[in-house]
Amino acid sequence: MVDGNMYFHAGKSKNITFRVSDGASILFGKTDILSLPNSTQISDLQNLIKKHIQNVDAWNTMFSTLQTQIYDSKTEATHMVNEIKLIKQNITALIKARKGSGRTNARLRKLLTMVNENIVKVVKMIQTDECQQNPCQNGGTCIDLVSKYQCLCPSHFGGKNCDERVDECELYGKTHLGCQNNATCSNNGILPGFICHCQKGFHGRRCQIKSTSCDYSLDLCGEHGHCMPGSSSDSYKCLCEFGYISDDDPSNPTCIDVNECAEKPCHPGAECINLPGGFKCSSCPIGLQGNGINCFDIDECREEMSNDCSKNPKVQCLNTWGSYHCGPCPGKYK
Ligand SMILES: [Ca+2]
Ligand SMILES: [Ca+2]
Repeated sequence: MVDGNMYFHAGKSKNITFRVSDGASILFGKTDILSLPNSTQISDLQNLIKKHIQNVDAWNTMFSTLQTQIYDSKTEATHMVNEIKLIKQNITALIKARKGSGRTNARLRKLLTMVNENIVKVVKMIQTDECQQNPCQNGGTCIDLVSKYQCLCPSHFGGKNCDERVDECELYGKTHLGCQNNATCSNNGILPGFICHCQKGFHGRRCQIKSTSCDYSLDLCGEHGHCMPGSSSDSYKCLCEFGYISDDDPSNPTCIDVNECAEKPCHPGAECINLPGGFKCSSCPIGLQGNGINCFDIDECREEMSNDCSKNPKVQCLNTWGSYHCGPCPGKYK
């Protein structure tokens, strides 16, 4: 003890040891020193953190590489178009420069004009967006390719433009996923799935069960419903999740998808795609932007937007709903 302070001081290279039996604690204030991690555990923890940091670094590098790749392909396409434009300008200049007489000059001019025309065609092919006319139907996604397009169709449609209904009754007919117990099957029109019309005494979305007991809730009401006993011993009701509704067949009130598209929730010109438990709208019509439910006009005349009204001489750009037009040409221009 020195001046009220307590010191434990061992000799050089000698230890101070506090030892307790199993289940006991060595307290430092309120903290049990024995419950603190030892140096090996701390070192393990440090290694673990180091490993996680390395993983995060690796992911960051991967994301940044991906970003660069996307950016590169975009700039590559723009470069290509710009380079082709440059070649075109050079050829036009060459044609002008070779406007002398002589058979060789005439032949060369003809050749250059042909090359020039072909370049114009190639640029047009690259720049034309074949998806602009929305060729993919029934919720298909259009991918613009060079001089053609490809539709990615929802599972229940096929064909080049997603206009051929997949016969799901045929597809699932003889499997346990199709209608059971001699039920009649009909494809669900433009909506995905099929409807089973059960023989008397059978219930459930696939007419797969004879019982009406709520012990078979999943069979009777489906995975989006909950079975409730009805007023009589052989009747039941289905309480359905949001986005689903009880079938209007009183003997088989299983939960089926609500077709939200019947209410036309999308902006005129945007296609409504019904989905199990929900719906989505395709993109807004050309000239408009938004989420497909609400679409707003694009002001093509804004400074930073591209429009093809002449900049020199300056021609006024007039914005309209869904489009724009250019004012009259000045003086001798047309
Ligand atoms: Ca739906
Ligand atoms: Ca506009």
